[in-house]
Amino acid sequence: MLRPRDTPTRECTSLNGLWRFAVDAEGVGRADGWWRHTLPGRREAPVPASYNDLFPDPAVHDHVGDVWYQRVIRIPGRWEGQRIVLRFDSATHRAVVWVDDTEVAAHEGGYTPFEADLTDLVEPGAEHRVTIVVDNTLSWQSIPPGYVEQTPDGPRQRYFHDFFNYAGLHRSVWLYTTPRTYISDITVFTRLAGSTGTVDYQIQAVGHEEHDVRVTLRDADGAEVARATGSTGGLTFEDVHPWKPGEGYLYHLHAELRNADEEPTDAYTLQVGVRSVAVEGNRFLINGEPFYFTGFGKHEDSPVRGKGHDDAFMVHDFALLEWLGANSFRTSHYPYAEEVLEYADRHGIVVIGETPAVGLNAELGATLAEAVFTTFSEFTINSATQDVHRQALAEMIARDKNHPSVVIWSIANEPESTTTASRSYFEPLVDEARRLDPSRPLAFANFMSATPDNDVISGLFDVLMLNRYYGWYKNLADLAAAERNLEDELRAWTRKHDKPIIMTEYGADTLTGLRTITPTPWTEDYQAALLAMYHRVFDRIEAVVGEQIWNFADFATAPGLLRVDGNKKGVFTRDRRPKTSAWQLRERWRARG
Ligand code: BDP
Repeated sequence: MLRPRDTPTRECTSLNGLWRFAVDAEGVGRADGWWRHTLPGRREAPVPASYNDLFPDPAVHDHVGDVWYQRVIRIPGRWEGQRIVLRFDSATHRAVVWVDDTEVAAHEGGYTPFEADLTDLVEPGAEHRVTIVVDNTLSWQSIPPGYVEQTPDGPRQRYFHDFFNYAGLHRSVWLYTTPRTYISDITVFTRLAGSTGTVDYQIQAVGHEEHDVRVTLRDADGAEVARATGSTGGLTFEDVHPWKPGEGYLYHLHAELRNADEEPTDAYTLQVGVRSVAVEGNRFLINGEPFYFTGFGKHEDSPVRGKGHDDAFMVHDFALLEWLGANSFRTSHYPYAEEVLEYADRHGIVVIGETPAVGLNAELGATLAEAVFTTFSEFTINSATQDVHRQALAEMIARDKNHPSVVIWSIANEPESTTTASRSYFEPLVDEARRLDPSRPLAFANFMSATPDNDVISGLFDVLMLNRYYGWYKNLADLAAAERNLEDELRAWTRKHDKPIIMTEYGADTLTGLRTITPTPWTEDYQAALLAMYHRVFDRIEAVVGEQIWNFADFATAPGLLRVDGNKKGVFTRDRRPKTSAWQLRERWRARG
């Protein structure tokens, strides 16, 4: 799926800014046809942003169900004859869109884009009313899953993941044009052989006009390096400048449709990084060279905006990664805004892309939602959930397949993985991911109680990603025992599977400013000592090819006895001030070069 862009044949305008906003507390808006009129009330909400923290009102913060956004747009008069598209980069977790009185789109899933073709509905030069209802409800059949408990005081949302259920329009909204016959998708796969690079491409086009496809590859300075005709093909060229961790070198792939008179009728430019990714035994190779991941599991999370994308926080977070010498992060626990992946592409930061499948685990349900259930059953996570999961996976791959920064797909975070039911659930999803993208290694983040002895799904995957909390949820305040247990477990994994291991979570909640000499949980010193202990162990085990600390920054969660105004495992506070461990990581990671 292509991002909207200005090109010689396309125009793109942002619909970000203030929209009218109404919380549908009684859940009557759909029946009453709220899209037909101006929304009730006087509230406005910024797009992009979560709505939860905007107003000092628990009824908004903890609302369960629909909220409505609306604005009037004017279609530029010069767009006559063009195809006109409305695109939401995300609506969390599901949405229905109307233009004036007509429903134009519906979408399930909170972290991938969707579009509506408005060509036959709108009039260039005229004003139209755009209304979107966004529902934040999590159910057994949503990804991530959850359930709504009906209490005497109203509905309460329960869920089995450890971050606040922020909702709303978290990302940009666009209105854009394409010609009537247009390039609908581009897929690239890249290869390297010595100094020779190859970009295999597929261009999809839609429309009635006869056309030829022209493709030109240019280097970062704009010099042509290869060209081809036809909707699929390979561009091979010498003296390739590979995309590398730490150096996001990008080529420009210009795709063009030409009509019978040889005139360009549509044009789109995709940034392409030429690199290879492979797993060989217990090594993870980028461009044939062993790669060691350093960095974090992150969240899209900041004060006031919640999960709303923000360029300032994005640039700052990447600058902090660079300051630390970190080379990677995981998009825990959902696909991040496309701006983030494009930034990673340009700056050579390596990304593990994760679906929103988090909390498919009864053990976590018991601790996070005091809920007792069987993970996979007819009444809980079932084949309908699996369909939604498959769709989320497919939409993530469709959106992110061309990003050189993305080197692994993570299918889920900490799902149940020790039962035959879990195997039956995941096997088809793994097959589907391999069919959709044969080029990238697959993984999932493994939960602490799934050990080499009882895990039954890791064999399906290419890389072992482990989330471990020795020294925190186990062996609290006993780092010596934690060190022994961590090392024993890692060695057991290496005996069972000849696969690379990335520690995708480890860490300790830490209240900034709290200091100690004795090993005391929640202090800055304990976090630093715990991380140092893990690093000693990693350095002793060859199969460990990466360390991603949980978490980059403190983040908001649902209330919990173990949560002090959110999860405090950040190496930075929520407003991005360093804790003691940041300096220690900077020393370790910068020394790796
Ligand atoms: C893991 C989860 C992560 C949590 C973390 C924690 O993958 O989302 O925030 O533990 O407890 O279970 O801090």
